Amino acid sequence: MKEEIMKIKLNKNKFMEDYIENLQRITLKNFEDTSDKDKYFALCDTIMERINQEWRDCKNKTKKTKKAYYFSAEFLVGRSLGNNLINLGIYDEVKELLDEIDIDFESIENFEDDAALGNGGLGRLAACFMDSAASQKIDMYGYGVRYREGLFKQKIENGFQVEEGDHWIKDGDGWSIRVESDSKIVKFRDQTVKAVPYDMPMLGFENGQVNTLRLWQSEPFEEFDFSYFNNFQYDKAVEEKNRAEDITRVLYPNDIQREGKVLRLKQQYFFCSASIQDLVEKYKKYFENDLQFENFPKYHVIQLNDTHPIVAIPELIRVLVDENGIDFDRAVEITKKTFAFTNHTVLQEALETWPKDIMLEVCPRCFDIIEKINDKLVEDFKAKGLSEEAIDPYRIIRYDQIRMANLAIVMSISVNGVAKLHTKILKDDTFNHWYKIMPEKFNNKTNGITPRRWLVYSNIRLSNFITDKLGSDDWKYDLNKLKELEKYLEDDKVLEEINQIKYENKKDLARYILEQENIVINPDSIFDIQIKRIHEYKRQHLNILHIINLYHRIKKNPDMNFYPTTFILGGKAAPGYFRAKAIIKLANEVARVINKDPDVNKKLKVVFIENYRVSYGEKLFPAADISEQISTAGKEASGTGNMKFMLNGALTLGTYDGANIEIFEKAGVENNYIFGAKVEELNSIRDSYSPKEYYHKNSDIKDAVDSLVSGELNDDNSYMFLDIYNSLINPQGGEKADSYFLLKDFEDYKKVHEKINEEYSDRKTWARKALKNIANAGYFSSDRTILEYAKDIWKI
Ligand code: GPW
Repeated sequence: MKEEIMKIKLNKNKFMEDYIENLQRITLKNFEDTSDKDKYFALCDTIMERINQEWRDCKNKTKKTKKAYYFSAEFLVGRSLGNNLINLGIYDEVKELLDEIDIDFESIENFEDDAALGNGGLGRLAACFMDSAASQKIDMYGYGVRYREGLFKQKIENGFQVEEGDHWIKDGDGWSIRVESDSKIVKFRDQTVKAVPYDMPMLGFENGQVNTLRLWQSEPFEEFDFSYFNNFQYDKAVEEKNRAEDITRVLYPNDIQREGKVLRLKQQYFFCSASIQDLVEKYKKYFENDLQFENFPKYHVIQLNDTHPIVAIPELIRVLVDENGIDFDRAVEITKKTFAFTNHTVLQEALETWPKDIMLEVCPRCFDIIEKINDKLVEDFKAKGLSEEAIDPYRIIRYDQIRMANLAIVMSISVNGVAKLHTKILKDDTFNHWYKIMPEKFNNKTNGITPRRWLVYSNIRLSNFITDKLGSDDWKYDLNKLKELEKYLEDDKVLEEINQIKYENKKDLARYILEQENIVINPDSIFDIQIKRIHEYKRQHLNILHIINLYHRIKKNPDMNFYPTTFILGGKAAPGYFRAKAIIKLANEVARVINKDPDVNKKLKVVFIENYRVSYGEKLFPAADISEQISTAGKEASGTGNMKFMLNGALTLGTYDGANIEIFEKAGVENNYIFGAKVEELNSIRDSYSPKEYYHKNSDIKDAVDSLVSGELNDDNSYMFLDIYNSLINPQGGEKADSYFLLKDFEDYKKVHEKINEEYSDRKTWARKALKNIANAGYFSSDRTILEYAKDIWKI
């Protein structure tokens, strides 16, 4: 590996010359009159110029080789400046150069808006995969949507979440190239639009590889309809333009929950159609002498990131049949060899189904094609003697609903889950009927994260420490090398260093939180952090209920042995998810009450950070002592935040769920804090479970739950706390009480917190556990994950 390493050779004088020239060219100002924002954009330009040559080379050299295409409605890229400099191997040098002309790198870095083109884990995974594919020299292109508005910005007003728009490119976009000439026409039943690609370079880590993330933007097919214009129908002319632009105007803010809106299916069809056209067009161009569509799968494999891009399947068939004269059955055979499908959840509310009438309204031809596939499938089952009833779970269309996952499973070479337990549940339960008839398609690809962004870039102290201790930075190319750190497990000096690094990171975070949230926190306290989208299954309310009870216990017993702790929570709620918003209000209210109480606020602090996002995460992960991963067993497909914490030396306080299990396996259960019921137990009690019993038997549970309605906490007449209360022990309208088993797991959760609180004061033992986690995080590199996709599924 090492001999391939190729940092960009930085000609410092030339770089500075170009930089100043760019700065003046784009602003028409003298250096001293330019703003920090100008300085940021000029730096993007100067870096893009340096990438350009290699980027073109990469596009050209790989024209006739097999490539993977990652189709995803979301790519949660975050900021690119720092990461690109790291991957080019010129981060330190550029920082120094800027320093010489009195530019503070960090302050101009803050002018970059996060590219928040995703909701959470699924979108961030896609971004980590882009980094890892390039870093492993795997030819993988990303295809997605260039939303004008990314995920909403979260404001907290009086403790409530308020959403604001995220027009992330209003000042420009320093990292994309508009490739007008590759535009495509996308036809809907009721409108025709132009899809314009914006290409972002995806840089490999110090290896010269540049892959492409191609994001499509919807624009009017004809910029201006002059027939309307000439007839003085100006409104109508503008209306058409807006209608076209509406398609990629905004990212739907639902994590997990499906959104059954026409516009959402339009977004999906829009980017899938443009992408499929792009692939077929290029194939015809580069393979004109040997053009056999049977060979299409030899050169293309399309990985579908959950159900959102599945409409690409009928679209490929449509393009082959309607535009290239291939007969239907041949087109189906070709298509079947081209796609692979990843599932990211077992929650029913996420498995997309589209009503027939919506599909007919958006892309009627796709409906035709799906119907044909369905008819053939049903016919085959009947020929094998299956009853109507036995066929039902396999139907792609049932009661005029199109079940996208079934379509993908039939039409793919591979179906994978994202962690061992998750894949097991897919096989045993969610897709068991499919697994029984096509077991060979099913496989697991445990998720990963890129160590470049989540360690090298965001935790420089730890990164330097590792390089120093291992005597080289080979670990950045092969994260399994971290294992060698285990030779320091009994080295007191090294363990002390680990604690010191964490402490410095905590001080940095405390400063940042003071700036951002105006709350003072103590870096000598335990930093216990839960950051992720707000969802009942992720159980942030279990965390908060525990904090309430802890508060009451300290208040009653001020001399109780307690290591000061700062609980930090953050995350966005889908705007239409009332109960998730209630959880945010609850966190803020509990923080308000506790933080102002002089009896406890030296020992206990609670912070709900505003607008949690990738760039905030980069400051939080390095500073955590405890990583809260407390989802109901069986519900979190994998989780990836859990891996970021582990890599940065936090200990996991977690349930037996998703990739937590694999984290415990690798780092040792004794070096983490496990609690709660396992999935088998929950399955066995599901029908008999009575949360009220727990409530009456356990005074701490009663204490915490009652505080939701006792008047101690104020929800400003929103009835939000009553809603949470009801969801736990007084269910309304046919809902099941406590369907996420908070009360069942409460006591165990409380006990494990007590254990943490006691054990934290043994600083040396704690550091050893942290080191054990860091040393065993290698498996969770997305380099490993992407290599598995390439080898097992893509065969590239
Ligand atoms: F519902 N995930 C997500 F499965 O962030 F599609 N958004 C989603 O819409 C879905 C899943 C979907 C997450 C999972 O919840 C998380 O457990 C997993 O680590 C992540 O996807 C990446 O696989």
